[in-house]
Amino acid sequence: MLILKLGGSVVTHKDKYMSAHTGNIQRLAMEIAEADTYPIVIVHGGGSFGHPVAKKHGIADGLVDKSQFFGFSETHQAMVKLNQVIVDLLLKAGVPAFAISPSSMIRTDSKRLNELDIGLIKGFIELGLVPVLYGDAVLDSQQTFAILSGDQLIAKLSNNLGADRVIFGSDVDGIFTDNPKLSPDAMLIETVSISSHEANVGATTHTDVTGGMLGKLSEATEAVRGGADVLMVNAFVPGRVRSALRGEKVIGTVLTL
Ligand code: IP8
Repeated sequence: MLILKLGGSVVTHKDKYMSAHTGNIQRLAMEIAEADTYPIVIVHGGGSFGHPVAKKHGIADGLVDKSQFFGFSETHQAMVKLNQVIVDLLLKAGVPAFAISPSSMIRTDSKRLNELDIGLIKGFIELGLVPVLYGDAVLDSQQTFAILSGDQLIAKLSNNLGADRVIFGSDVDGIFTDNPKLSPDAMLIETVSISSHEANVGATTHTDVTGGMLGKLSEATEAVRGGADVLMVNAFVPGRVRSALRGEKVIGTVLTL
């Protein structure tokens, strides 16, 4: 069982409002088809779709005013639009993808994933389909609504499905000693022990309502604790995701206990 995260910085142009990076998505869809590794679940991030809309309406911190209901729905709609582009391109490439809307089967409790219909996801996998989920605007039992990050979803899926490997595809080679986009001396850390990591990943360089690289690291830690091998790779480099899916050695960061 494999889980692949396609980060928002990979599937969207992060500095261009609601702009899908169709070039990257098309290439990655081909790589996933060529890798031919099943069963697999794909989860994608929000990038310039979900994040700016959620931020504008203050969705991540929950209900303050009923006027936010429109923003709550618009955040979900933004993610549905991005998901549609991704699933369509996966199908075209020959991957039997199936869109699953997290808000229809997930509820959070104080921003943490609480209820999840894992049986439903298993049903799609058993048929040989590839569920494609995403970070979403979801109902929350404490704060009415919240933003569920794709990374939190991955940790939960990994632990509930008993994933062997989780691959995070982003726009950097992995975890660095410092933020590689801001500091040229930053060095890639090939193996990070989650019990004693010293990486200083820094703040995210874009609007990210779910915590940037630090948030990713803490969610990935959950998947490692649950028994999965976790690998972070640069999904902008052609062929890297394909090799990682096949279990070949690639440039990246492996997270260990
Ligand atoms: O990009 C967040 O997902 P992420 C999705 O995985 C929304 O953190 C709706 C902002």
